[in-house]
Amino acid sequence: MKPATDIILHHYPVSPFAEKIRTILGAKQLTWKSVIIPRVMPKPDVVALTGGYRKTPILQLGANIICDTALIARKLNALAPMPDLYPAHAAMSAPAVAAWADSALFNSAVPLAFLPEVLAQTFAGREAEMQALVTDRAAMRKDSSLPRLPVHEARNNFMLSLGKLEKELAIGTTYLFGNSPTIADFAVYHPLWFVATKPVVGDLFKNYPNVRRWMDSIQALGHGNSTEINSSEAIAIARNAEIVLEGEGSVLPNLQPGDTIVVAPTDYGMDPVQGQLAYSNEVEVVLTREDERAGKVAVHFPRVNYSIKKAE
Ligand SMILES: N[C@@H](CCC(=O)N[C@@H](CS)C(=O)NCC(=O)O)C(=O)O
Repeated sequence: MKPATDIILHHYPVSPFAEKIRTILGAKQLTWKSVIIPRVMPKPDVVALTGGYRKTPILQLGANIICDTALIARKLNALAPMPDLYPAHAAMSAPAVAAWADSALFNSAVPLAFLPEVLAQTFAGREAEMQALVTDRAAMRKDSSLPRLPVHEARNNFMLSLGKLEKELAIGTTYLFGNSPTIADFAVYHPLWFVATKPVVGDLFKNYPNVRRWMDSIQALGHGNSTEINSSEAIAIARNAEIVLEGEGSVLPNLQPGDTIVVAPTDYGMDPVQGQLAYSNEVEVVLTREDERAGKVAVHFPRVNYSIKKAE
């Protein structure tokens, strides 16, 4: 299936949140363009599009830039409705499990994937790169409301979750909420994939055959069909495209379209983005901004986990 606007994903291969979106692109058998971005700051070509947001991945649809996988997944579901990631029988449960997985489960996976012995093996011969990653991530978590867990707590939480998942999957459906994958599958999958693909800690999955079978079925969905373009090409695409807004007006109290606002994540990597409020509804806020290289772009954020304020 090919939507009217090219789907462009800005990401890098080892990013778990990007893997969440790549597997959704696979489940929906979408054709997309891939832009490989740096894993650490500075990211000038990402920031040209977002205005400051630095997390991975971002989705570009022409001059519309979608931040955060919670919103990216909803946009992809609207572009390609099948399989439906938000089916009625799990309308509340699937996004609720996904929100837990993206925060608590992911937070218990990170310290395991960053264990010194894992990093040493992963980055053998590339110690400067390793140091740059460790320094970058420490800076990103500074003043975070979701600080890095001590390793023993992370391991305990992670193994408890694996045990519960093993039990639930033993019942025999292919996916968590039946025989078609929902947002919950992709969100629970990515923190597990992050650990399972690493040396040393990959062994933690040894005694969880149902979890492994379920992970194999998600992996088998693939990543869709992608072709690589570079970030300058992506910026030129934004510059030559028109912003598309899905609606008009704003439901945010005390804020009118046209007001200058600042939007920032509230958990970590809290870099603010400033622009003019263009549109908001119950799930997203959209601002427009003018960039020297990308031209006029609309940047979309989910409302959950973001602060939205009038600029001072
Ligand atoms: N809430 C965000 C979290 C994204 C996130 O934390 N991504 C990690 C990579 S998997 C990240 O941005 N790390 C820093 C970076 O890539 O610069 C989302 O769902 O997209």
